[in-house]
Amino acid sequence: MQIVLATRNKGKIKELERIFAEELPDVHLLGTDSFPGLADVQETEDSFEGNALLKAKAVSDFTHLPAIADDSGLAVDHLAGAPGIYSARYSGIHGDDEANLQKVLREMEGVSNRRAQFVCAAAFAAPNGYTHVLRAQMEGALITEPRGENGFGYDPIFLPSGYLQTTGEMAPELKDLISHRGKAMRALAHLISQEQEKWRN
Ligand code: ITT
Repeated sequence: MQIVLATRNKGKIKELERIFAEELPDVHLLGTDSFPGLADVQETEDSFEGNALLKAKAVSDFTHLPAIADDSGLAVDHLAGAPGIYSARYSGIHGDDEANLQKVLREMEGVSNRRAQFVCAAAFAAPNGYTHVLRAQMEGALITEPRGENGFGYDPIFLPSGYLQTTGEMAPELKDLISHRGKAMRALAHLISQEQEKWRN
């Protein structure tokens, strides 16, 4: 069975490949690189769920294969949920992880309430019109100085509740176990494996 991963974010691709190898070992995951004509999908919805579905549907329509997408981000309590759905382009440049992280650190200077969550909406869309989307999150707090070389995005400043390492310092396998994307994608993988007769035709 082939499923397309609707993302160009290399950090996410690595995580998703590990998670799916465990949950759906008979699935062969294709990256969007296998489809040269595929244009980037504009994230025009106002929710994580809406954007994840938009990406999954667009890639499934183009490839005529089932597709999985996520829309994820960091929601900071003191910033009223920002950067939220704008996490990948918070500094103004899409995908500039360092600039995005520095902007959050500046806005949090001297702030004592440092609670934050990573949120992930995971979506699946099949050529026959079947879709499913679900959400999971990981609670934590922001530290003041980046720590760790693993992961991507805001990982070096995110300390998950109950842990002493940032997600940027954690072994990737531990991050998968507790992360927003790990939880959402395992639940999605489980569901699509249970509902195969609804979308495999
Ligand atoms: P695709 O849309 O191609 O999947 P993207 O990087 O644009 O890639 P999103 O719109 O979902 O992805 O934005 C996610 C951003 O949120 C990402 O660029 C990071 O800055 C942040 N983020 C999401 N999950 C994260 C994680 O596990 N660790 C650190 N930062 C994360």
